[in-house]
Amino acid sequence: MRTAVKFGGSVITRKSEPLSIRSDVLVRLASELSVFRARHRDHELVVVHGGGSFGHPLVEECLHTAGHIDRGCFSRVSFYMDFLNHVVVEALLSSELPAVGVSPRSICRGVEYADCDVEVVGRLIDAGVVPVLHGDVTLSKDGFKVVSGDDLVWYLTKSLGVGRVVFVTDVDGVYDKDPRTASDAKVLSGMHINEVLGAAEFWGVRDVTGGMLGKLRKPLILGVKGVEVYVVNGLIPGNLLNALEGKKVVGSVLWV
Ligand code: ATP
Ligand code: IP8
Repeated sequence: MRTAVKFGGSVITRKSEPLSIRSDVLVRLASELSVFRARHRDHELVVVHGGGSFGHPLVEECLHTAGHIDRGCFSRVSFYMDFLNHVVVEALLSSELPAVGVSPRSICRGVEYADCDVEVVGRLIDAGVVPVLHGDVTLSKDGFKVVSGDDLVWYLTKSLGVGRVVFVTDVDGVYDKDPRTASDAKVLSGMHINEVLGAAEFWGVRDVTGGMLGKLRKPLILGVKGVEVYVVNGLIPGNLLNALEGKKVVGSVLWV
C-alpha cells in the first residue's frame, strides 16, 4: 500500500511567526514515520510539506505590494521553501529514512490543481526512496503561481495509486464549527468528504492556498476515489504513527 503524508505548515512551523520552525515536533514526526517504516517494510511513503510561516507570509506580502508573484518574489519564496525542505529532509534522514527532496517547481507547470510530471516521484518510490515534495511557487503559462502542498497530495494520490492520505495539522481534526467560539463544536469523523463539506463551517484567515476547506475540496474536483483520509493533530505524540497504522487517532477519519 502507498500512503501520502502531508506535514502541514501549521504543525511543523509556527504559522503566525515568520520563518519559525517547530523543530521538536518535526523531529518527533520524523521518528514516528521511521518507526512505521521499520515495522511495515512493504509499505511505501511519499511526504509533502506545507509552506507554513516560510511560504504564506512571503506570498501574502507579494500579493499585497505587487498584486501578483513577480520574479523577485518567485525567487525569494523558492529560496525559503527550499530551505524548509532541507530542514524537513534533514529531520527524516536523522531518523534513518531514505528521504530525498523533490522540487515541485522543477516538475510542475502549476496551477489550479497542479499539473506535474510525477513519473519521477513514482520511480523514486519504486526504488524504496521517500520523496519529499512541498507547497511551492511555479512557472505556469499565466506567470508565477503558488502550488499548494495539498493539491500536490491529491495529484500524487490520483496519479500514483495512493490508498491512504494523512494530513498532519495543529487541530484535532475537521470540526463542524469553530471550537474556540462554540463549546458544542464536534470533530467530524467516519464520513465521506462530501458530507463533511456539507456539515462543517470553515473559519479563520484563509491562507493563500485555502486552508482546511481547500484541503477537502480538491479530491472531489480531481475525482479521487477509494482513499482513506486522516486529518490528525500532529502536536499529540503517537498520533501520526496511529494514523499510519490505521489505528484510533485524535482526528477525523474520512473517505473519498
Ligand atoms: P499549510 O497550508 O501551511 O501547510 P496546514 O496544511 O497545516 O498548513 P491549514 O491549511 O492552516 O493547515 O489548515 C489548518 C487550519 O484550518 C487550522 O489551524 C484551523 O485554524 C483551520 N480551520 C478552518 N476551518 C476548520 C475546520 N472546520 N476544522 C478544523 N480546522 C479548521
Ligand atoms: O502550505 C503553499 O503550500 P501549502 C506554499 O501546502 C506556499 O498550501 C509557497 C505558500
